[in-house]
Amino acid sequence: MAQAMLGTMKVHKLASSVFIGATGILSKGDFKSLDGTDLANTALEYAAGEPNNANNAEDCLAMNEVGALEDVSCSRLLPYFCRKESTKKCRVTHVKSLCKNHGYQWESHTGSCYKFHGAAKTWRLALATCHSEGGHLAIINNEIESKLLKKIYKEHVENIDGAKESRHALIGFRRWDDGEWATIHGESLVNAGFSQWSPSEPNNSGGEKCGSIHDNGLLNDAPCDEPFAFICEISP
Ligand code: MAN
Ligand code: CA
Repeated sequence: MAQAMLGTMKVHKLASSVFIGATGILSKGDFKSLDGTDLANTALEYAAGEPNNANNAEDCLAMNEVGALEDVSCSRLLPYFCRKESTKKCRVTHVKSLCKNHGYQWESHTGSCYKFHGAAKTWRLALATCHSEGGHLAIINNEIESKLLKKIYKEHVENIDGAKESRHALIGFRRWDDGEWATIHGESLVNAGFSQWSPSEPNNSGGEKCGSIHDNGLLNDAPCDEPFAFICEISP
């Protein structure tokens, strides 16, 4: 995988490093791949002097032109590679086992599984938590999924702990620096398939750039730095 990435970097003359799928957001300096594998257990090596956690602000990992790793700020704009499992059947099998291992519930109506996290976190930590389980903050792609998440919400609302308020839970969209609301996969809400805001939202109450689902199944803009419950999804 690393060799293939280096070849592609040269052909496309990308920047001198690219993000890889590992972060230390959950536990500083303890870099883990997105499915929770400890990087200490892989063959990857750091560049000389790395990780150096410059300015105490480097919680993401990038790979340089010779295949060595460095810790970088998560806010940097760097190219990145994506990888998808090759066949649908293989992905579904993989996803079902991840779901089982991490306590997610499979839903045949949407072909994804979900986990409602009642222990409240800020949006960025919620994002990292879903990633560490091999999932992502839930993305609503249609009305069926909105209704399903509303039902899951109802089933777990009593478990919410430490949230600023329990009427909404964080999910996978936000307002990015270009001012547009888009999912964590970079799609506009309309293209993702669901863009119905809860009545009188988004209201940007006190400054709200992060996405949440209201207990009525509709969208809300929420503060990024306050703790709320959140919903993760693993999809094939
Ligand atoms: C209330 C409303 C929402 C807002 C949240 C923040 O529910 O004002 O618009 O996003 O508070 O917790
Ligand atoms: Ca709001």
